[in-house]
Amino acid sequence: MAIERTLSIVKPDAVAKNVIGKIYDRFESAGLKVVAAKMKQLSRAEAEGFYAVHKERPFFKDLVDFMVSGPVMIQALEGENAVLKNRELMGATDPKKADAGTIRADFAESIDANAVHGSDSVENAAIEVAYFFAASEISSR
Ligand code: RTP
Ligand code: MG
Repeated sequence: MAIERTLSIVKPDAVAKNVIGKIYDRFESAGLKVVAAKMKQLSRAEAEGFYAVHKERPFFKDLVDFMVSGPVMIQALEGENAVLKNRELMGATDPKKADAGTIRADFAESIDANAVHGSDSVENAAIEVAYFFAASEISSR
């Protein structure tokens, strides 16, 4: 299996709930390594740029409002099959539909405040990691 990198964000709701460490434990217990990390208050422009693929969707303004509502914790995760593995750890977008034991089932409140972001493909992961991290900020290990 390929060693991949993926971009993960602990969203403002989960940062506010003080569960960054509990979420990091899910990554590490599954064999994903944190190879870059930063806490950040996103600007509107940064959030809009990050989710630009959704800009025509009806939920776009709510999504951007939410992503700038407080600081986020942004990390690059590395490991075997990291993109899919992280999506499996996250669970479905709507926490009501997320499998038991997933991050969203355990820590998310709603489809809007859903605790985490994860890249949805290897291609998007490369774009998203580069959106937030310079190569010099990533410590592959
Ligand atoms: P994310 O990008 O944040 O990891 O979430 P995702 O892949 O599971 O879902 P995506 O389709 O990419 O949607 C991005 C975020 O927009 C909000 N959303 N709301 N009301 C709705 O129907 C709806 N659909 C999506 C969610 O907060 C989702 O995480
Ligand atoms: Mg997505």
